[in-house]
This record gives sequence, structure tokens and C-alpha cells, in this order.
Amino acid sequence: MKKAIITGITGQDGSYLAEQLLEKGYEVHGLRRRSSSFNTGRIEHVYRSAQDPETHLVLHYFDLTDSCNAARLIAQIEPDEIYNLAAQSHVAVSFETPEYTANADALGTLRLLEAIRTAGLGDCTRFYQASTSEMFGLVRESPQTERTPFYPRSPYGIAKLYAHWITVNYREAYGMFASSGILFNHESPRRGETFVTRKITMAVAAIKAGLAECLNLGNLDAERDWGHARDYVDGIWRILQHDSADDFVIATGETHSVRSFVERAFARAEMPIEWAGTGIEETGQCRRTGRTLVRIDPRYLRRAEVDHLRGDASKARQVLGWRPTVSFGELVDEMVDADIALLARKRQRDAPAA
Ligand code: NDP
Ligand code: GDR
Repeated sequence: MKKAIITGITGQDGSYLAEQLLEKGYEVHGLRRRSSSFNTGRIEHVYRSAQDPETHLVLHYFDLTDSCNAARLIAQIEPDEIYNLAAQSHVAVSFETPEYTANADALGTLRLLEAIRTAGLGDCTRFYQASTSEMFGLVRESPQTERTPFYPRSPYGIAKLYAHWITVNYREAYGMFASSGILFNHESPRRGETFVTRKITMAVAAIKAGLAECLNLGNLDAERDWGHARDYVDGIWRILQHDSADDFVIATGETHSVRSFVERAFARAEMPIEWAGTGIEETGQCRRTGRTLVRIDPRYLRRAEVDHLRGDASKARQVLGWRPTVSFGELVDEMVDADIALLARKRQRDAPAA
């Protein structure tokens, strides 16, 4: 039985990866950080099924900023594979907490690599680093491939760039099996609520239920290559199963604006919108009632923006046999439907008993 460590198991990708590895028969060691309220909501179902003696999931406390903790866990567990998914992953927040973001996202990766090396596991433990399309930042060529030059535009992107290169360096300097997936944006009903896609689909559900008036957003013209997290996590696993360590872009090859995500999401909930006004005065209005459903709020504009991302995952397709299975429209529809259903369940639960 293979043993894997997943850092960031409580996050979107961690939860899908835990499911997939357990299904494949792995013993999974999930590393989570301590928080003052429950942060295991996304893996509750996996954890419950872990009561089954056939399922092997163990949770450990961990923090990217604590090197003793990383060294102890890795030496104790002696994993075959480590998936480093933990990170301060919010781009806008990284402008508010740049030092912490560098400590966790950049040095946190170094701590794990050093822990593998000093535990004497450099020639047997495979390491995956969660690199990101945010490293491309100010893009000058599209689509972006593994060879496109990097130009990050946020403390997050810069911290992740360090993590990316230190992973390459440990591969080259110490011969470690250390690989990166350069993943473009990927979403799902489990996406964090402050990322734009989930913020939109939750607002659509709340507006439809009469619980919110309007959705406030920043830059509607930013373009992203959005895929489904479940597909991308399969890509992550394939990267570590390849015969040699390498870096791979994982993307759909299609790009869509935030504006078109908004349009598709409201249309799915039968509230099609049209746009009026320009710049900061622009609004999205319900085509049927004329009610304002979307407004621009300058608080959500970024100090430095990444305007356009579109990935070319040809290498992953050819070498790993990976391809996305969920289209942009299917992704938006699934997220809207899931948030409408989630809200309905919550209201039913909260309703006073008759
Ligand atoms: P999430 O934000 O959903 O999850 C991040 C995980 O990291 C959570 O489990 C979080 O814990 C944990 N974490 C945060 N800070 C620390 C810390 N100091 N010590 C230990 N754990 C910590 O991210 P995703 O699942 O969406 O992304 C997974 C990884 O992939 C991240 O590294 C992200 O930067 C990267 N990435 C994501 C992309 C995407 O589109 N989703 C695209 C490209 C890369 P808690 O639950 O307590 O907050
Ligand atoms: P991103 O995702 O920054 O690409 O990072 P996010 O969903 O936060 O933003 C995407 C684009 O939408 C614009 N935007 C808004 N964003 C947020 N969060 N809130 C808003 O109200 C809003 N209005 C417009 C943003 O300006 C941006 O252009 C994600 C994270 O998962 C990273 O960890 C990961 O590395 C990258 O994707 C690939």
C-alpha cells in the first residue's frame, strides 16, 4: 500500500485528492492546520468513511511555517508521495499579508523539501508542488506553456515562483523526484467562497432566493482559463506517477472573462442580465425586471492585475494522457445548481419547526 502526505487536505484540491487517493487504495496522511473553528467541512464525508477499517486516512496538525513539525512528520511517516497543496492561496489577500504569504508559500515549500532530504528520503519520496498560472502574470504570449517566461504580479505569484524554482533546484541539485504542476484556475462547488467564481454562484443563489439584492465585483474584464478541480487533481496524481520528475501545465486551453462567467451564472438561474453604464458605473441588470443585480465595487479591484490567462496543456496530454472533461458551461452550471441546492438545504434546516 502506497503512503501519501497531502498538505492542505482541508482545501478544495486537498479534498478531491484525498478522495481519489483513498479510492486507489493509498494510506493517506492529511496535514491540516489548527483553527479556532472547524476547517474539515470539505473532508467530513471522507473522514466518516475512514471509520471503515478498509479506508486509511490519518489527520495530523501541521503548519507550513513550522519546520520542526514538517521534519518530524516526514521522518515519522516516510511517505512514498508528498502533495504540497497547502498555501495562503488568495491573490488579493497576499497584498495585505505579503510577508506571511512568502513565509508560508515560498519558505514552506523549502521546509518540506529540506525535511525530505535530511530524513534521507531524497531518493524514494516523490514531491509534488502546487505551482500556478499566476506565475505568468503579465503575459506576453498566449497560450502559456511550460516554456513561457514568468512575470508574477502579486506577492502570492512571487512566493509561488520561489517555490516553483526551489522545486526545480532540488530536482537538479539532489536528484530528487520533485515535480510541479502549473495549474490554471480550477473551480468546483467546493471552491473557497471568496474566489470570484464561487462568490458569483453563491450570490446568484442568494439573489434567486430573495436573500440578497445585488452582487458586488471588481474587474469584470479579467480573463481566466477555468477548469474543474476534480479533473485537475487527476492531473496532479498523474504528474507524480510519470517515470521522471518534470513540470506540466494543466489547463483547458479556453479563456473566458469574469463578465461571461457572471452572464452564464445568472442565465442558469433564469435571471438573464444585460449591461448598462461604463467603467465604475457599469451595472448588470435583470433583462426582465430591470433590477440591478451586479455592481462594480472598487474595493475588489487589484493593485496589479493579471488580465489574461490561457494555458496550453499539450505536454500533459501527450506525456500523461491527461485531458479536461468538463466544459466552461458545464462548470458554471454545476456550481450554480450546487449553490442553489445548498441554500435550499440550509433554509430547510434553519426553518422553525411547525
Ligand atoms: P485552498 O485555499 O482551497 O486550500 C489551501 C489549503 O492550505 C487549505 O487546506 C488551508 O487550510 C491550507 N493552509 C493555508 N495556510 C496554511 C498554513 N500556513 N499551514 C498549513 N496549511 C495551510 O486552495 P486550493 O485547494 O484551491 O489550491 C490548492 C493549492 O493549489 C494551493 O497551493 C494553491 O495556491 C494552488 N493553486 C490553486 C489553483 C486553483 O485554481 N484552485 C490554481 C493553481 C494553483 P484551511 O482549510 O485551514 O484554510
Ligand atoms: P485568481 O482567482 O486571482 O485568478 O487566483 P480569483 O477568483 O480570486 O480572481 C479571478 C479574477 O476575478 C477578478 N475579480 C474578482 N476576484 C475576487 N476574488 N473577488 C471579486 O469580487 C472579483 N471581481 C473580479 C480578479 O481581479 C481576478 O482577475 C486563483 C487562486 O486559486 C490562486 O491560488 C491560483 O493560483 C490561481 O487562481 C490560478
